[in-house]
Amino acid sequence: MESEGGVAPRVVAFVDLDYFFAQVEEIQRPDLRDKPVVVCVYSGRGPTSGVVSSANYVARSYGVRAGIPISRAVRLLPPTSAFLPVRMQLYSEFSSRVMTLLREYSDRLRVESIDEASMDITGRVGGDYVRAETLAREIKERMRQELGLKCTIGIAPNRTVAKIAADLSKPDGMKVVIPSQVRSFLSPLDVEKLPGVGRKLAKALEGLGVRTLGQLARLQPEALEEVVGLKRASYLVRAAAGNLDEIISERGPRKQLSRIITLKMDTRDVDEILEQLKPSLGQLIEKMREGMTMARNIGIYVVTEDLQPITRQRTISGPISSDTCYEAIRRMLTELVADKPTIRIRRAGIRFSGFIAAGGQQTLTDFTADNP
Ligand code: TTP
Ligand code: MG
Ligand code: MG
Repeated sequence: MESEGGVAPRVVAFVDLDYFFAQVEEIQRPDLRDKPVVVCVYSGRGPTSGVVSSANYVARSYGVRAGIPISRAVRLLPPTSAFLPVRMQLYSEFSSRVMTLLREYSDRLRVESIDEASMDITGRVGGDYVRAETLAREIKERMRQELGLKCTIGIAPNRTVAKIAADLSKPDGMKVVIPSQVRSFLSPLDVEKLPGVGRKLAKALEGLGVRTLGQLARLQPEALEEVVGLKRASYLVRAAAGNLDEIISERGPRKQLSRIITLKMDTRDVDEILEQLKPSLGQLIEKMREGMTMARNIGIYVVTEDLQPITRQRTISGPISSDTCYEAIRRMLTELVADKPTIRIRRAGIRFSGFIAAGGQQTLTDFTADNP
């Protein structure tokens, strides 16, 4: 199986656990198994205030999905359904056990999120896609027997195609895309199937007559330059053609997540600063959601007009929501400007830290090797 350059293609497996949080809850309580199970992030404001974090496939058959309000899920589901609060620590423990098992099968493994890993298995299977399929079956079998968990595995020459293959084969599925089939596999798919292409970008692409990955792959990156910039455009075109060759690098758990902006003008007006920080806060929360990590601490970082940096931090109690974070930031900023009656702020940032580990090894080398 040689590609044009004479280099044997890599073999990458992408593993994603099925309805992960809800599945762990089912394992804890087998009586829930045939009922709709919904794991919720309660905001604490009222009995059904908050959002759905994970729903089993029974609940999904009623239209319940991650991200919808709990109150809507309550309306959609029969009264026998189970609504359970998130238990991150428990899911983290399961995640670590999953990653430990997967590590046994990989040359290199990257923990992508609490319930996902990509694995380079090229050496492990000698570049052979038939052996890769056997290996994936064995992984699924052991996950089931030793952890009681169902998962879906995609196998392909690169991480992006492997992830798409897994996404399309859920639940309890498996899909192998051999190198010669990559183009025909991707070509008919909607552009939104490509990780990182959201509604907005899909709409913009549609405006250019591009709906499928095949159409995207045939574009010159310059044609997209105005929409996404040249760098992202060439990335998208290559990804759509199945030509990305991402190195699967080991990576430890994230230690901090931050965003900093330069304010439109120097100010000590807390409302003004908050207004400008709002999009950054949204992006950070979105990032945590994607990676399914949760921070224990929230902090602010400001730089004054005379370039002095100042930081403040506090511990978050209870679940993270944009409202609670916004309030915490408001309080920190208010205290800060009260403490320092003369300062004017030039740059302002938000920093989350103290993450609950999203699986994987947490050794010193993991922290130092790939996390400068
Ligand atoms: P996903 O893998 O996206 O979802 P899932 O495992 O529940 O379902 P699927 O079978 O489709 O893979 O996310 C993994 C976990 O991350 C999920 O169980 C709960 C959490 N999560 C949230 O809390 N909020 C969200 O919006 C999403 C998408 C996931
Ligand atoms: Mg999942
Ligand atoms: Mg996932």
